[in-house]
Amino acid sequence: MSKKIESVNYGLEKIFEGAQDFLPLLGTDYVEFYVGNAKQAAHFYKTAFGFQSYAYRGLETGAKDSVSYVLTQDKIKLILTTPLNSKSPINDHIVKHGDGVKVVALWVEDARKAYAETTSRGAKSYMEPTVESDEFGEVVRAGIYTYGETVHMFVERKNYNGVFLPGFQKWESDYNPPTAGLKYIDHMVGNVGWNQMDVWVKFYEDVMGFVNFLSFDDKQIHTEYSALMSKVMSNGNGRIKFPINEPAEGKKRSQIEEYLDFYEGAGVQHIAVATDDIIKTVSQLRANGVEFLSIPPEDYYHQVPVRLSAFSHELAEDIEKLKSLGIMIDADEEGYLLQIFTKPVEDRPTLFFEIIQRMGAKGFGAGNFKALFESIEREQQKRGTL
Ligand code: TYF
Ligand code: FE
Repeated sequence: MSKKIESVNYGLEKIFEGAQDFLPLLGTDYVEFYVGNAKQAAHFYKTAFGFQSYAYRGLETGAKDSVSYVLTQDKIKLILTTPLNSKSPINDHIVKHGDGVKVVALWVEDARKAYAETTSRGAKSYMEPTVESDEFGEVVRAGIYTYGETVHMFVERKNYNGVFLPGFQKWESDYNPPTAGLKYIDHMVGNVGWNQMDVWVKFYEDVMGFVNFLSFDDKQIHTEYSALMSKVMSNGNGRIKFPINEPAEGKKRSQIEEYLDFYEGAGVQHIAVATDDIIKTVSQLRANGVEFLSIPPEDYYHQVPVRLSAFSHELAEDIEKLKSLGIMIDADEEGYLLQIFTKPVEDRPTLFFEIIQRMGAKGFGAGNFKALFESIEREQQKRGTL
């Protein structure tokens, strides 16, 4: 008998055995991008992805060296930061990497403890515990480096009831396009260099207390031309999931190598955002001009019913509709998932977004890897980087 499955907020209750609790994490706090022109980037994330104006820090609020726009959509918060002069160290990040993710901030009860626990286990410090305050209370933040020049900032905001962080003002804008139904960050993936995956797996295990709960080797993740390896790290309550990819030898250049070449080092490869109505979300994003990877071939969609019935799952969505939007479907024992990937959102082929709807499945779409990577290779081919 086939089972009907409802969209689930996967991750909030599941406890990953073996994870250590010296670093309790309440969730993702924000993701900060360093960009060349935050004003224009903010317009793009509002117009294309349905983010809402939230908070602002810049010349008008007394900031002298950089401007930051904070955007929100349900639980997601993005900060877009740009330097205001050539002296800001933010420039060096942009010169080297192009626009990209600098900070993956994690919401904690106690930022001083998070910093002490991780640095005593070998984390490299980015920022010592720092208290910022205004009339709405105080926030404590502390940061450590992870792969490349990427940073994890611990954010303690239990004694704060201002809009975002001290120094920020509510951002009132006359331009308020509708949201796209994006709810929360499901996972964020890092690309690291050759043979570096296990180094960073060990970092997340030893320094952050995470566990490796899924692995894909190059025998599973390859096409005719290229290969990669991936290990998924999770914290104890499953709210934070960080897959780590490294390139593997293939006949041609792996998409991970392409990323490393253009980002000039390790960094965040994709941010997967959850929706509970992917058909609606993707229809809207497409209408907004978001560019997705090419739609998988006919043959891919012929295989879908076979894959679903192998696990006795009933697809709640119209497969023709999914196909016309290019949404992919994968299944495991617990359910299925729907996912689709954008093209890179910068001129360098680096960061991209994934839109995901989990219908019980806890995996990452392994059954879609081949179709997905062939799609990516078609793009690499056009760029001459395969
Ligand atoms: O997060 C994941 O593992 C999936 C699949 O370069 C994936 O979204 C893995 C590697 C990659 C692109 C997507
Ligand atoms: Fe993903």
